Amino acid sequence: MFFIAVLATLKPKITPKKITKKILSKKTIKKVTPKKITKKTSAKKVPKKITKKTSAKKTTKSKRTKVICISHKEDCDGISSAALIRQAFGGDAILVDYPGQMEALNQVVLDEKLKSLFICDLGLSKKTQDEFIDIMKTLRKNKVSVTYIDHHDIDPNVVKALEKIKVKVIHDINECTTVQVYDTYKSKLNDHASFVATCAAITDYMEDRPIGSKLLQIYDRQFALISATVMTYNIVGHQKEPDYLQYLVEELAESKFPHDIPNTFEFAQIQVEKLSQMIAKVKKGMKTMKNLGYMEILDAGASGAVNFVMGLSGKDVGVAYKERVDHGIYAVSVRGSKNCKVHLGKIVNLLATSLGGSGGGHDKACGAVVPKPKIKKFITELNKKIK
Ligand SMILES: [Mn+2]
Repeated sequence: MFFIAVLATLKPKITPKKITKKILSKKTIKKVTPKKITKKTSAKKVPKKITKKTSAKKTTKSKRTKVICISHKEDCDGISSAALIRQAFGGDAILVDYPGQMEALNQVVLDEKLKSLFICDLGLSKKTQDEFIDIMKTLRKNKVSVTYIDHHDIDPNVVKALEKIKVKVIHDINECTTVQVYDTYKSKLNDHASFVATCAAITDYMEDRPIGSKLLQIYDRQFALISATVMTYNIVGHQKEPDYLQYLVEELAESKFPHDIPNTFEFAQIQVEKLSQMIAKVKKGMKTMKNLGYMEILDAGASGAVNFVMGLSGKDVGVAYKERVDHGIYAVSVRGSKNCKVHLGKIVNLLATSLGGSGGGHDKACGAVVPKPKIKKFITELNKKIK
């Protein structure tokens, strides 16, 4: 009881205060970056530019100086990819979830200072891929260098279309995104970057892959596991605090171990406590169909509950979904057990698209965005398709 009380008092202390102190006490570079993003993207100086353009034509090109990495904010792989891109190329990260992905792309495409764009750990679906290609075309027309790095299932025609317009595509479904970033740019990265990549591989269940397993061998397995897990809990528990996620990117880019980032282990303990409560809630609220277990989640992320839904239902597929009130949709997480023989990512991509949403991912772990009124249909149809 006492311990819980201590943790409870820790919680409010952790995020805002510490970060502010940290950032302020750090080098000025840090202080400047978050501010810059907001200013630049929110208030553009279109009139100024045009005037300059007409007076001196050829300055337009050299004006583009910005490096931006758009990456997945919901897990260790996305955050770590952004960190390694930052270490290798500098620049700023824009951290997004799947519903926010296209919005961010539509924003950066308008940025007249953008020189180089990296897009990391953000898979495409039938719903989003055409718009994605269109945005890439505009970027390439503006001579922005674009690199797309990912490991989710992708339509081969999309890869062809992207390569045709000279978007650099780094795509391997067998290694997590951060490992691919590490492997591609290791000459620009320090030794510690291999540890960041190792943790990302662990959280994406990909530490057994050819490169991932070699990286894990460098480090003590238990040390890597606890670091990866603590990182994950801090990322998942701070989804509504974009400043904290940015701070994690910066700390990882500066080669901090998770345990060297203040309060990460204490915060992880709070998350573990919440998860143990989730087990109890899932046991109560979970429902089953012939081939799957499912549950609506009200007070936590769907992705944190979905493994419990699968495991405790005794089925080979688990579905957890949470309403995004502001978007009028459900964010859906789907997991398959080792016995699940179908490719859930492909099935969910087609099914969610047919219902006016989007989705996709891996064979045994994927997600979807489903319009609110279609969620029951999504579950019953999924149940039919996975027998
Ligand atoms: Mn990933």
